[in-house]
Amino acid sequence: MNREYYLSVIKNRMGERRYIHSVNVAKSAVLLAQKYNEDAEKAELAGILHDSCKEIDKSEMLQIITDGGIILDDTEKTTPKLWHAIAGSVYARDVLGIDDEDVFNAIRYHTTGRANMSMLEKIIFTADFIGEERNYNGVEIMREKAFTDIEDAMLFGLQFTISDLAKRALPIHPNALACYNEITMKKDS
Ligand code: DGI
Ligand code: FE
Ligand code: FE
Repeated sequence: MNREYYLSVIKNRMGERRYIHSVNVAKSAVLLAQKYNEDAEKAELAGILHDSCKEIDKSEMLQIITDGGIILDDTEKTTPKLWHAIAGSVYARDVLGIDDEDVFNAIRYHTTGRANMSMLEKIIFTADFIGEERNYNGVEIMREKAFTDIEDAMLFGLQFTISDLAKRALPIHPNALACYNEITMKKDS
């Protein structure tokens, strides 16, 4: 993987804070890949690129999504916060020419999660919550869970995101609920 090249690509597309976040997510993704026997290079690449479209104009995000042949569902249409993940996956595939469906999906579903995620998808979803610069209440618990039981870490993250969205009366994407339900129904209680 041409790390320096992809780092320079994202550096030109975002501010310093977001760049540091991306580098940290990539670092966490490598560590998680080592822990869970996933391809560390793919994890690093997906981590570097996961927010590549976070700071471009909304109209540009929509253009990339349309060019990629992706049709937004109703929740996505009304929730611009979800666009950067979809645009980022198309950007990696169609602009950077990264021909890897798992990397595509890891970027695409990093914000909401979904049911039946691959290990790489789980790693990027989780790495997003535990980068060095993150300092929300509970980040230490999240970091510990990430390296002991990745699904438990995802559940912890989803509980936080879903309750926060519900409190603010924002739409919850069906993929986030499907991810949450899948994990809760697997747990014995
Ligand atoms: O891009 P990051 O800031 O690193 O993190 P992210 O890709 O997880 O984006 C987080 C934002 O997306 C946060 O403001 C909450 C929002 N979000 C995540 N899932 C949903 C959502 N917003 C809505 N309305 N519905 C969701 O299901
Ligand atoms: Fe993101
Ligand atoms: Fe992120």
